[in-house]
Amino acid sequence: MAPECSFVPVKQLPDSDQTREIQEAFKNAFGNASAEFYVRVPGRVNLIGEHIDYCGYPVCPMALDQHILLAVLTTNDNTLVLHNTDPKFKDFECNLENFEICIGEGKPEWYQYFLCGVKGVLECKEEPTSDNSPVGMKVVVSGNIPHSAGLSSSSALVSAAALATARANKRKFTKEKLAEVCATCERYIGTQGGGMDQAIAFLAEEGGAKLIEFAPLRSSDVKLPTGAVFVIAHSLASMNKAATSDFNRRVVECRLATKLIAKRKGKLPWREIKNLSKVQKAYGLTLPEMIAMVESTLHEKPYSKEEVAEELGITVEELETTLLTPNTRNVSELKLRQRALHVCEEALRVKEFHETCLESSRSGEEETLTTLGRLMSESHRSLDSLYECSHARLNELVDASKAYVYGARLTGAGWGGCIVALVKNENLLDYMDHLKKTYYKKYCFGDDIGKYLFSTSPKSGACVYV
Ligand code: ADP
Ligand code: NG1
Ligand code: MG
Repeated sequence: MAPECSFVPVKQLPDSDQTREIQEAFKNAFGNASAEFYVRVPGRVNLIGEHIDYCGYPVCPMALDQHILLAVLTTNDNTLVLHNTDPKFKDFECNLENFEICIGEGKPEWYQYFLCGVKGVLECKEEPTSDNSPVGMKVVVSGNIPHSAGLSSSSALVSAAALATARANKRKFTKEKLAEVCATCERYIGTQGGGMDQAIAFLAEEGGAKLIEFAPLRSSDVKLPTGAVFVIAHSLASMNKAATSDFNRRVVECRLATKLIAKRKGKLPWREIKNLSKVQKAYGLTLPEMIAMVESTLHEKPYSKEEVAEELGITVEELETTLLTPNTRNVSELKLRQRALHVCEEALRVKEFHETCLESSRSGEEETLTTLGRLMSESHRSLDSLYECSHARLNELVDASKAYVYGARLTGAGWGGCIVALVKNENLLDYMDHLKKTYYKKYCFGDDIGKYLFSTSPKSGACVYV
């Protein structure tokens, strides 16, 4: 169990090529100046529990080695100056006293993710607050998490910005508080995510995955069997979650399923019940009972906005303004039963995954790995068929993996991005070789294959370097 009220550790800056590179970039960008401190926040791979964090259910991610690294110098004006080591991301500057995050149509700008983290910390009214005007920062941003691939590069960037802002302004937050602030402020980008990514970014510990639970946010260790390793394979199809309405549409479908069940079953103030996990708790149901309730309450045929509004006894206009998001107001089909079924069955799979890890010394390694692999494969099937967030390339990768792995599934939000596969240690090289000769040969991938196909072990969460 993570210690209560722990703070982000401050460590000594490692002597590495990456350190020298960012120091060099800092000097080049800011006229021979040196950074005062550095911030490192990892990406993550979710092992199981997909699209259920925003329904209040526990998830099981682990932190990656790949991360966002910031070099920061505080200044005594109110200006934020950002330089990215990747020339694709253009320099940015603004006054911290009066900036706005205006998300237009299409993909957000990279610096808007940074501003989310800055705004989250500056606007956080809880203790210790600061009446002073915001401290200026010159920042170099570097990162090696594949973008828009379900490995949470966005949250690593938001969280790194928040941590840098907190340190620059001498605001001391616990890891849990920072994770909550970042989960909320990343929503300025337009997606209504759940909080898994920011939680593992701060709460991860080297050597194990975490079971992350919500309301209140807490984490506990998940010890993984040693006879196998998790491999990440990028489908080479990328998907920026904030550029389309797909992600928010799933959030909204789950929200409406929650309201409809609460309204239909009665005894609950349906307007106040936030998510499916709260419905389950309020009725005192087990997960299998909750699944049965979803099946008996919601029909398979897609709902229209008119039907949902009528069932809830509200107008379509009220539905649109209070329960939908700006980018989902025009949806015509809402697959409430399919989405809610995925969520409750996936929550049950997370429970079984966690219990299987806890009991692994009793069951033996092979049985443990077989069960974990089965759960991962079932998760993928459900994400493909019930949640409809897979992609032909992700399915192709999962199929190409089958003969070599215990199980494989898409990881992160989906619609592109990566799969995660559980592979016996002895099969690792053969498996990677097989994917290189089949999938990656077919899609003509170049020399830097190591960025897109790699094995991974659980790393630690965010830290500050001085
Ligand atoms: P994911 O979180 O799965 O990687 P998202 O679509 O949520 O994908 O976020 C990806 C976006 O995050 C990128 O399009 C970019 O704007 C931003 N981003 C991620 N890493 C970096 C980086 N190193 N530098 C600048 N922007 C980044
Ligand atoms: P990625 O794949 O990192 O964009 C998103 C959400 C998570 C979670 C997963 C699906 C954000 C910041 N992240 O992750 O909260 O819902 O999808 O399990 O919205
Ligand atoms: Mg993201």
